[in-house]
Amino acid sequence: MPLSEIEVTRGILEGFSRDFLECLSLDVAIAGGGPAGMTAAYFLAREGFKVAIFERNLHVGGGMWGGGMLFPRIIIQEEAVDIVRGFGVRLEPFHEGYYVGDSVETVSKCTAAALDAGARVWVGVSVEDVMIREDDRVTGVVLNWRAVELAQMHVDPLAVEAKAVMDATGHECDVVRTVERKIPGCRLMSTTGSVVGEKPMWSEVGEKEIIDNTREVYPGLLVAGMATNAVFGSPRMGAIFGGMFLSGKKAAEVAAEMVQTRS
Ligand code: 48F
Repeated sequence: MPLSEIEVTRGILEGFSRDFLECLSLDVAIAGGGPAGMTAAYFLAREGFKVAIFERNLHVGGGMWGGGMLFPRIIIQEEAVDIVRGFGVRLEPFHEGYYVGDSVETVSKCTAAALDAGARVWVGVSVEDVMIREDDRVTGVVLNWRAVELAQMHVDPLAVEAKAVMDATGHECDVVRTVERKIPGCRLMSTTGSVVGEKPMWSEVGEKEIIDNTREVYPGLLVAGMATNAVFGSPRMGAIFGGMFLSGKKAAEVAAEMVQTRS
């Protein structure tokens, strides 16, 4: 029996409303669906936390699709191999302690793993601000359609509350920068107390510091992935991705502790 256009519309609106309403009160809200945010979502969802990713692009995967300079391959260190293979990705040994994988396969399979574990992923949605309460704690994210942002239309946003908010927005550390801009004089829980900005490429140092510094940087707000290196002034690494998965996994552990202390 053919389905009328009205029924198609109803199916979309009902499905969207039901699932989005479930996301109004989250354990963890993640800004950015790159490798770090997606890995964090996977581990949190697997542990039964209520987690959603808000990704401003129409697609997830961030900077991973294009591998290195559009050659769709990524390099993964030994330490991250279990995580990536856990998503079902095939990796080939390439050098002692290093593996090579297909970037398209990795984006697709880590996304599928996060969704299968129970994470919700919303695309085309920008985190444009955070909610804050008297105790200066970040208590949620303020959302708008990316299309509205790009068109510079004056449309008020909507909001979602969360026990922990994760900035996984990559090189821009967009959410932390918003907090810094909107709360003048605020001090981040980082080495300098403010966003330093990412340094030029030095893979070895960048890959180490990203794990050490994946943590809560403002009450209620933690960083994961390249947002971490941007906040702490650590170097970029290029097409070596182990740090993104390891940072995402650590971010999930940190977020889980933040949620448990607030519950
Ligand atoms: O940039 P991105 O992939 O960050 P990541 O997970 O991984 C970095 C690597 O891809 C690579 C690298 C490896 O050595 O350096 O660059 O740390 O993913 C960040 C995602 O966040 C989205 C953006 O579209 C991208 O998909 N994003 C950025 N700002 C916002 C946002 C925002 N305000 N709201 C929602 N999404």
